[in-house]
Amino acid sequence: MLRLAIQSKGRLSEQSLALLSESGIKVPDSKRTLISHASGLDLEVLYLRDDDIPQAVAMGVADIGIVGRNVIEEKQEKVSEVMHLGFGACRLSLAVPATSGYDGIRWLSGRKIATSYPVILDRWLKENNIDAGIHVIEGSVEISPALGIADAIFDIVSTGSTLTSNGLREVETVMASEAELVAYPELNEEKRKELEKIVFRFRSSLDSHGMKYVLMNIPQESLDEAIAILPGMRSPTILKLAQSGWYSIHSVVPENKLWESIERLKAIGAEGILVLALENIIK
Ligand code: PRT
Ligand code: ZN
Repeated sequence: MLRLAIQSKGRLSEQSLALLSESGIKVPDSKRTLISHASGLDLEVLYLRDDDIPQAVAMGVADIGIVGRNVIEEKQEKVSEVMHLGFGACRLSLAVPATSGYDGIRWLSGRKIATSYPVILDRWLKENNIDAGIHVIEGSVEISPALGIADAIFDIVSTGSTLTSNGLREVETVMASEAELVAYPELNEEKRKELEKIVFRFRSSLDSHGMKYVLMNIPQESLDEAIAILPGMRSPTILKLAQSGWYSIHSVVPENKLWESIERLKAIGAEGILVLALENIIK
């Protein structure tokens, strides 16, 4: 049995549970205790603060964990990175007061920067030969310039609206982050096999994101053109309808191409078009 650590509450917890659920792994809905046993796969779920997940996995308290790349980089614990999970996207950036007259990274020399990510910031400052002071604060970093505590901040940004509403301007992006699946580096053979199963399920659910299953009827004379518009995974499925001269065509289409494809298919005579949600793609 594997033990998976996820964030107990916060920005990654709902999506971590959603990924488990799409992968056929159900976690009891009861109030989250520290550990609960999943069904659908022999898995224990351990709920932790995100900051504690890298250490729990590095020590083998949890065999695997879901945590942001920003936290993995900051904590410097020895964990194996298994796969990107495609949610929790954000970046770690430097921001300065919009009125500061910032004119490049040299501006930061001799200034004070507030952050909850001192390790990543210190590494970036050294790489860029900048001598600046680091002021570590947990939470509400964005208000420190207005309070006169710091000249700049180094923090997580996603839409950027928190920066704007605090009169700050994002000036340098230091790293991009998303949720990652990490593992204890010394998993034994048996646990490694269980991990492979989970990775396979996660992949099939992530692969289905942004994809739709489309089926429609098409007249025989338009069949070749319709196949060209709907490439599918290998090629589309074609079934003969009872009415002669007509076929049913089925395929998987990326959401961003869906409407363009449908318009082209309608133009060549497609009828009865159905678009269905996809939960998993097993490759
Ligand atoms: O309690 P615990 O320690 O577990 O949680 P936490 O408060 O430390 O973390 P939490 O839940 O806020 O975030 C968990 C993880 O989500 C982070 O470590 C990132 O990997 C990821 N993530 C993705 C984000 C954001 N997007 C994000 N926008 N984490 C924080 N933010 C903050 C941002 O700093 C800003 O203050 O959300 C605010 C809104 O951002 P904007 O740019 O959209 O305005
Ligand atoms: Zn945290």
